[in-house]
Amino acid sequence: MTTLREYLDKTDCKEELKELIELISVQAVAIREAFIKNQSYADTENASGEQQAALDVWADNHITEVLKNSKLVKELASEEKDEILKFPDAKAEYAVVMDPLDGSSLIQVNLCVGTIIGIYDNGSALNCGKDLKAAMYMLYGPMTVLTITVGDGVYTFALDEETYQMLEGPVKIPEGKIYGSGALKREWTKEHEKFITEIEEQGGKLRYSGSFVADFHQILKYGGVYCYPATVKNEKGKLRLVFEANPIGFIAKQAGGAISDGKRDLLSVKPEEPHHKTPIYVGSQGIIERLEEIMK
Ligand code: AHM
Ligand code: MG
Repeated sequence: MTTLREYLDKTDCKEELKELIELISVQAVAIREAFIKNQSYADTENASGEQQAALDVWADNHITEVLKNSKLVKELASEEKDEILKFPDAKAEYAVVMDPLDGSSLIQVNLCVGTIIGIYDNGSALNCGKDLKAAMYMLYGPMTVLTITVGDGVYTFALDEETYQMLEGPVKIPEGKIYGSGALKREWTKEHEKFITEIEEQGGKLRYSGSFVADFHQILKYGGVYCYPATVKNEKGKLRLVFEANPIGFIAKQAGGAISDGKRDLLSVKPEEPHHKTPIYVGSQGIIERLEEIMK
Protein backbone atom coordinates (compact mmCIF):
# COMPACT_ATOMS: atom_id res chain seq x y z
CA MET A 1 0.00 0.00 0.00
CA THR A 2 1.21 3.50 -0.85
CA THR A 3 0.02 6.41 1.28
CA LEU A 4 -0.65 9.86 -0.14
CA ARG A 5 2.50 11.12 1.60
CA GLU A 6 4.63 8.32 0.14
CA TYR A 7 3.25 9.10 -3.31
CA LEU A 8 3.90 12.85 -2.94
CA ASP A 9 7.46 12.16 -1.77
CA LYS A 10 8.14 10.49 -5.14
CA THR A 11 7.00 13.56 -7.09
CA ASP A 12 8.95 16.77 -7.63
CA CYS A 13 6.48 18.82 -5.53
CA LYS A 14 7.99 21.28 -3.09
CA GLU A 15 7.62 20.38 0.58
CA GLU A 16 5.18 23.26 1.12
CA LEU A 17 2.93 22.03 -1.69
CA LYS A 18 2.92 18.53 -0.22
CA GLU A 19 1.95 20.00 3.15
CA LEU A 20 -0.84 22.01 1.57
CA ILE A 21 -2.23 19.00 -0.32
CA GLU A 22 -2.16 16.86 2.82
CA LEU A 23 -3.74 19.59 4.91
CA ILE A 24 -6.64 20.07 2.48
CA SER A 25 -7.26 16.39 1.82
CA VAL A 26 -7.48 15.49 5.52
CA GLN A 27 -10.32 18.03 5.95
CA ALA A 28 -12.51 15.28 4.48
CA VAL A 29 -12.62 13.81 8.00
CA ALA A 30 -14.19 16.97 9.47
CA ILE A 31 -16.49 17.43 6.47
CA ARG A 32 -17.84 13.90 6.77
CA GLU A 33 -18.52 14.46 10.46
CA ALA A 34 -20.37 17.66 9.62
CA PHE A 35 -22.74 15.77 7.27
CA ILE A 36 -24.02 13.79 10.21
CA LYS A 37 -24.37 16.79 12.52
CA ASN A 38 -25.94 19.29 10.14
CA GLN A 39 -28.88 18.63 7.86
CA SER A 40 -30.66 22.00 7.71
CA TYR A 41 -30.75 24.64 4.94
CA ALA A 42 -29.50 28.19 5.46
CA ASP A 43 -31.51 30.98 3.85
CA THR A 44 -28.53 32.84 2.39
CA GLU A 45 -27.60 33.07 -1.29
CA ASN A 46 -24.16 32.69 -2.87
CA ALA A 47 -22.64 35.00 -5.51
CA SER A 48 -24.45 33.16 -8.33
CA GLY A 49 -27.84 33.67 -6.64
CA GLU A 50 -28.31 30.05 -5.57
CA GLN A 51 -29.56 28.91 -2.19
CA GLN A 52 -26.72 27.79 0.02
CA ALA A 53 -27.12 24.74 2.15
CA ALA A 54 -25.89 25.29 5.68
CA LEU A 55 -23.22 22.73 4.98
CA ASP A 56 -21.91 24.73 2.00
CA VAL A 57 -21.36 27.64 4.34
CA TRP A 58 -19.87 25.47 7.02
CA ALA A 59 -17.45 23.71 4.64
CA ASP A 60 -16.47 27.02 3.07
CA ASN A 61 -15.76 28.64 6.43
CA HIS A 62 -13.97 25.57 7.71
CA ILE A 63 -11.57 25.20 4.76
CA THR A 64 -11.04 28.98 4.64
CA GLU A 65 -9.93 29.03 8.29
CA VAL A 66 -7.62 26.06 7.79
CA LEU A 67 -5.99 27.68 4.74
CA LYS A 68 -5.67 31.08 6.40
CA ASN A 69 -4.00 29.56 9.47
CA SER A 70 -1.67 27.42 7.35
CA LYS A 71 0.18 30.54 6.15
CA LEU A 72 0.76 28.67 2.89
CA VAL A 73 -1.91 30.46 0.84
CA LYS A 74 -1.79 34.06 -0.50
CA GLU A 75 -5.19 34.06 -2.25
CA LEU A 76 -8.34 32.00 -1.98
CA ALA A 77 -11.25 32.06 -4.43
CA SER A 78 -14.31 30.09 -3.32
CA GLU A 79 -17.57 29.41 -5.11
CA GLU A 80 -19.31 30.49 -1.89
CA LYS A 81 -17.60 33.90 -1.68
CA ASP A 82 -18.19 36.94 -3.87
CA GLU A 83 -14.62 38.20 -3.67
CA ILE A 84 -11.16 36.65 -3.67
CA LEU A 85 -9.69 36.54 -0.14
CA LYS A 86 -6.12 37.71 0.35
CA PHE A 87 -3.83 36.51 3.13
CA PRO A 88 -0.82 38.89 2.94
CA ASP A 89 1.08 37.28 5.82
CA ALA A 90 1.37 33.92 4.04
CA LYS A 91 4.94 32.66 3.74
CA ALA A 92 4.33 30.72 0.50
CA GLU A 93 3.00 31.81 -2.90
CA TYR A 94 0.11 29.36 -3.33
CA ALA A 95 -3.37 30.40 -4.42
CA VAL A 96 -6.31 28.06 -3.96
CA VAL A 97 -9.57 27.92 -5.92
CA MET A 98 -12.36 25.76 -4.52
CA ASP A 99 -15.91 24.56 -4.61
CA PRO A 100 -16.17 23.48 -0.95
CA LEU A 101 -19.23 21.27 -1.51
CA ASP A 102 -20.13 20.60 -5.10
CA GLY A 103 -23.52 19.02 -5.75
CA SER A 104 -24.81 20.33 -2.44
CA SER A 105 -28.50 20.04 -3.44
CA LEU A 106 -27.91 16.28 -3.07
CA ILE A 107 -27.00 16.48 0.62
CA GLN A 108 -30.69 16.45 1.55
CA VAL A 109 -31.18 13.16 -0.32
CA ASN A 110 -27.92 11.54 0.80
CA LEU A 111 -26.33 11.23 -2.64
CA CYS A 112 -22.65 11.85 -3.41
CA VAL A 113 -21.14 15.31 -3.12
CA GLY A 114 -17.52 16.41 -3.22
CA THR A 115 -14.93 19.12 -2.61
CA ILE A 116 -13.10 20.48 -5.67
CA ILE A 117 -9.69 22.17 -5.26
CA GLY A 118 -7.18 23.79 -7.59
CA ILE A 119 -3.75 25.09 -6.52
CA TYR A 120 -1.64 27.69 -8.36
CA ASP A 121 1.89 28.63 -7.31
CA ASN A 122 2.05 32.26 -8.46
CA GLY A 123 0.07 33.82 -5.60
CA SER A 124 -2.93 34.57 -7.84
CA ALA A 125 -6.27 32.76 -8.02
CA LEU A 126 -7.27 34.09 -11.46
CA ASN A 127 -5.29 32.01 -13.94
CA CYS A 128 -5.89 29.67 -16.86
CA GLY A 129 -6.54 26.06 -15.87
CA LYS A 130 -3.47 24.89 -17.77
CA ASP A 131 -1.32 26.78 -15.24
CA LEU A 132 -2.57 24.76 -12.25
CA LYS A 133 0.18 23.24 -10.13
CA ALA A 134 -2.19 20.65 -8.63
CA ALA A 135 -5.88 19.78 -8.82
CA MET A 136 -7.88 17.38 -6.68
CA TYR A 137 -11.29 16.45 -5.47
CA MET A 138 -12.57 14.50 -2.51
CA LEU A 139 -15.70 12.50 -3.30
CA TYR A 140 -17.83 11.60 -0.28
CA GLY A 141 -19.39 8.31 -1.32
CA PRO A 142 -19.48 4.90 0.37
CA MET A 143 -15.72 5.47 0.52
CA THR A 144 -14.11 8.89 0.66
CA VAL A 145 -11.91 9.00 -2.43
CA LEU A 146 -9.29 11.60 -3.27
CA THR A 147 -8.49 12.03 -6.97
CA ILE A 148 -5.36 14.10 -7.51
CA THR A 149 -2.88 15.29 -10.08
CA VAL A 150 0.27 17.30 -9.51
CA GLY A 151 0.79 17.53 -13.27
CA ASP A 152 2.23 14.04 -13.63
CA GLY A 153 -0.74 11.69 -14.12
CA VAL A 154 -3.86 11.11 -12.05
CA TYR A 155 -4.00 8.97 -8.92
CA THR A 156 -6.85 7.96 -6.62
CA PHE A 157 -6.66 7.31 -2.87
CA ALA A 158 -9.18 6.02 -0.35
CA LEU A 159 -9.44 7.55 3.10
CA ASP A 160 -8.78 5.08 5.89
CA GLU A 161 -9.18 6.76 9.31
CA GLU A 162 -7.00 9.83 8.65
CA THR A 163 -4.64 8.37 6.04
CA TYR A 164 -5.15 8.11 2.30
CA GLN A 165 -4.08 4.82 0.70
CA MET A 166 -3.55 4.59 -3.05
CA LEU A 167 -6.28 2.85 -5.04
CA GLU A 168 -5.23 3.34 -8.65
CA GLY A 169 -2.89 5.26 -10.87
CA PRO A 170 -1.92 6.55 -13.25
CA VAL A 171 -5.60 6.60 -14.25
CA LYS A 172 -6.52 6.95 -17.95
CA ILE A 173 -10.01 7.88 -19.21
CA PRO A 174 -11.09 5.22 -21.71
CA GLU A 175 -13.23 6.00 -24.77
CA GLY A 176 -16.52 5.05 -23.09
CA LYS A 177 -20.26 5.44 -23.50
CA ILE A 178 -21.52 7.10 -20.31
CA TYR A 179 -23.06 10.52 -20.85
CA GLY A 180 -25.00 13.04 -18.79
CA SER A 181 -26.23 16.52 -19.60
CA GLY A 182 -27.57 19.33 -17.45
CA ALA A 183 -30.12 22.00 -18.42
CA LEU A 184 -33.73 21.54 -19.55
CA LYS A 185 -33.92 19.55 -22.77
CA ARG A 186 -36.40 21.99 -24.31
CA GLU A 187 -33.80 24.74 -23.90
CA TRP A 188 -30.89 22.83 -25.47
CA THR A 189 -29.34 24.35 -28.60
CA LYS A 190 -29.63 22.45 -31.92
CA GLU A 191 -25.91 21.64 -31.85
CA HIS A 192 -26.07 20.24 -28.32
CA GLU A 193 -29.10 18.15 -29.22
CA LYS A 194 -27.29 16.80 -32.30
CA PHE A 195 -24.27 15.87 -30.16
CA ILE A 196 -26.40 14.03 -27.59
CA THR A 197 -28.50 12.28 -30.25
CA GLU A 198 -25.35 10.99 -31.92
CA ILE A 199 -24.06 9.60 -28.60
CA GLU A 200 -27.42 7.90 -27.98
CA GLU A 201 -27.45 6.39 -31.48
CA GLN A 202 -24.02 4.93 -30.78
CA GLY A 203 -25.23 3.16 -27.66
CA GLY A 204 -24.50 5.87 -25.08
CA LYS A 205 -25.80 5.19 -21.60
CA LEU A 206 -27.38 8.10 -19.66
CA ARG A 207 -26.13 8.65 -16.11
CA TYR A 208 -26.62 12.05 -14.47
CA SER A 209 -26.89 12.60 -10.71
CA GLY A 210 -26.77 16.39 -10.28
CA SER A 211 -23.30 16.36 -8.73
CA PHE A 212 -20.58 17.32 -11.19
CA VAL A 213 -17.82 15.80 -9.12
CA ALA A 214 -19.64 12.45 -8.75
CA ASP A 215 -20.73 12.38 -12.39
CA PHE A 216 -17.21 13.20 -13.55
CA HIS A 217 -15.74 10.48 -11.33
CA GLN A 218 -17.57 7.74 -13.19
CA ILE A 219 -16.57 9.27 -16.53
CA LEU A 220 -12.96 9.07 -15.34
CA LYS A 221 -13.43 5.35 -14.74
CA TYR A 222 -15.74 4.26 -17.56
CA GLY A 223 -15.27 6.96 -20.21
CA GLY A 224 -17.82 9.18 -21.90
CA VAL A 225 -18.83 12.79 -21.36
CA TYR A 226 -20.32 15.08 -18.72
CA CYS A 227 -22.01 18.19 -20.14
CA TYR A 228 -23.53 21.35 -18.74
CA PRO A 229 -24.24 23.17 -22.00
CA ALA A 230 -25.10 26.68 -23.10
CA THR A 231 -28.85 26.94 -23.65
CA VAL A 232 -31.03 29.11 -25.86
CA LYS A 233 -31.76 31.25 -22.78
CA ASN A 234 -28.31 31.17 -21.20
CA GLU A 235 -25.26 31.12 -23.42
CA LYS A 236 -22.91 30.87 -20.40
CA GLY A 237 -24.40 27.70 -18.95
CA LYS A 238 -24.45 27.16 -15.18
CA LEU A 239 -21.05 25.98 -14.00
CA ARG A 240 -18.01 28.06 -13.17
CA LEU A 241 -14.65 28.12 -14.93
CA VAL A 242 -12.48 28.84 -11.89
CA PHE A 243 -13.88 26.51 -9.22
CA GLU A 244 -15.34 23.66 -11.26
CA ALA A 245 -14.17 23.51 -14.90
CA ASN A 246 -10.48 24.19 -14.40
CA PRO A 247 -9.60 21.75 -11.60
CA ILE A 248 -11.74 18.94 -13.08
CA GLY A 249 -10.53 19.74 -16.62
CA PHE A 250 -6.90 19.66 -15.50
CA ILE A 251 -7.49 16.21 -13.99
CA ALA A 252 -9.28 15.05 -17.17
CA LYS A 253 -6.39 16.26 -19.34
CA GLN A 254 -3.83 14.56 -17.10
CA ALA A 255 -5.86 11.34 -17.52
CA GLY A 256 -5.72 11.63 -21.33
CA GLY A 257 -9.14 13.27 -21.67
CA ALA A 258 -10.22 16.80 -22.53
CA ILE A 259 -12.47 19.68 -21.50
CA SER A 260 -14.16 22.13 -23.88
CA ASP A 261 -16.87 24.75 -24.01
CA GLY A 262 -17.81 23.26 -27.40
CA LYS A 263 -15.37 25.40 -29.35
CA ARG A 264 -12.08 25.51 -27.48
CA ASP A 265 -9.99 23.94 -24.75
CA LEU A 266 -11.31 25.47 -21.52
CA LEU A 267 -7.91 25.16 -19.84
CA SER A 268 -6.62 27.98 -22.08
CA VAL A 269 -9.39 30.44 -21.22
CA LYS A 270 -8.36 33.30 -18.92
CA PRO A 271 -11.13 33.91 -16.36
CA GLU A 272 -12.63 37.40 -16.49
CA GLU A 273 -13.71 37.26 -12.85
CA PRO A 274 -13.89 34.61 -10.11
CA HIS A 275 -17.49 33.62 -10.89
CA HIS A 276 -17.02 33.45 -14.68
CA LYS A 277 -19.57 30.89 -15.99
CA THR A 278 -19.00 28.61 -18.95
CA PRO A 279 -20.59 25.74 -20.86
CA ILE A 280 -18.69 22.54 -19.95
CA TYR A 281 -18.05 19.31 -21.81
CA VAL A 282 -15.50 17.03 -20.15
CA GLY A 283 -14.53 13.42 -20.71
CA SER A 284 -12.91 11.07 -23.21
CA GLN A 285 -10.69 12.73 -25.80
CA GLY A 286 -12.46 11.29 -28.88
CA ILE A 287 -15.90 12.44 -27.74
CA ILE A 288 -14.64 15.99 -27.10
CA GLU A 289 -13.03 16.05 -30.57
CA ARG A 290 -16.33 14.98 -32.13
CA LEU A 291 -18.18 17.62 -30.08
CA GLU A 292 -15.95 20.38 -31.42
CA GLU A 293 -16.56 19.18 -35.01
CA ILE A 294 -20.33 19.35 -34.45
CA MET A 295 -20.17 22.77 -32.78
CA LYS A 296 -17.97 24.36 -35.49
P1 AHM B 1 -23.22 23.60 -6.84
O1 AHM B 1 -21.75 23.83 -6.96
O2 AHM B 1 -23.92 24.79 -6.27
O3 AHM B 1 -23.57 22.34 -6.16
O4 AHM B 1 -23.81 23.57 -8.36
C1 AHM B 1 -23.19 22.80 -9.31
C2 AHM B 1 -23.99 21.55 -9.61
C3 AHM B 1 -23.14 20.49 -10.25
O5 AHM B 1 -22.52 19.71 -9.27
C4 AHM B 1 -24.16 19.71 -11.02
O6 AHM B 1 -23.63 19.00 -12.08
C5 AHM B 1 -25.13 20.74 -11.45
O7 AHM B 1 -24.99 21.83 -10.56
C6 AHM B 1 -26.52 20.24 -11.43
O8 AHM B 1 -27.39 21.20 -11.87
P2 AHM B 1 -28.88 20.81 -12.35
O9 AHM B 1 -29.64 20.53 -11.11
O10 AHM B 1 -29.34 22.04 -13.08
O11 AHM B 1 -28.77 19.62 -13.25
MG1 MG C 1 -20.29 23.21 -7.74
